[in-house]
Amino acid sequence: MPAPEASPVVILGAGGHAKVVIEILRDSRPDLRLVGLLDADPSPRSLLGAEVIGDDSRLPGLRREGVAKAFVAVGDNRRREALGVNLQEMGFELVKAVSPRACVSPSARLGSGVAVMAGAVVGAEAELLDLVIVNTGALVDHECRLARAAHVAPGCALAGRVSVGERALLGVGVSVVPGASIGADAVVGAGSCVISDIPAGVVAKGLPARPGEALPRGDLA
Ligand code: JB2
Repeated sequence: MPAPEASPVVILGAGGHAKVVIEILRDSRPDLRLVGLLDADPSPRSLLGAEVIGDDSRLPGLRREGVAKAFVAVGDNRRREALGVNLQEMGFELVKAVSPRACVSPSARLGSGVAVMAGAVVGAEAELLDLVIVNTGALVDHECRLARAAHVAPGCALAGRVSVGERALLGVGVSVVPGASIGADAVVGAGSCVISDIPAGVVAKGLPARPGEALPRGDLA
């Protein structure tokens, strides 16, 4: 149960990612009280006992009513980034959702609106910038740097000093050797093994991962 003085928080998104985030916040943030979910589909419904209360047009009103904290639970990297930036411009603080069943080094640095799921490990002096997702059971070792709105999917294994660019997506079970760099907006296919740098904006896949064609920008919108 939230403490009586808990701060109200609103979640954007009401899909699968939101379900995970709702449970993490309930488990780990007694300082927060969830006022509801806003979704592109505003039809009233319940998600794990949390209510969809409208779409993003409700945000200015909620802010005026004293809701000052928010979390963007939308998996699409570009959309999550855009929504997060908009919320910050409106004066919302983006809270973190870190599972109590994750293992996060005390020397790791986590930005605003970051999600770290159950079973994830984040090593010494790793840096997760705003709106990053480290998904279920992913390993992000020492001194990795994950740029804004990057997503490391379930079961990935990033060795030390890996760099992941803004909005890059590493699919389920991707492995990355120490020190490799993955460019902004790159997508690495599920199960791939990255043994050399991946340029920005490409899809790379395979063992070892090889870059294919550059993605048209719209593909990631
Ligand atoms: O601009 C928006 C917006 N755009 C899409 N504002 C708000 N408030 N909501 C938006 N949405 C909503 O995000 C959609 O209407 C939909 O309800 C939700 C996305 O749900 P979906 O289940 O399709 O995806 P997800 O983002 O919850 O989960 C994805 O990413 C996760 C990280 C999936 O790929 C999951 O498998 C993955 N674990």
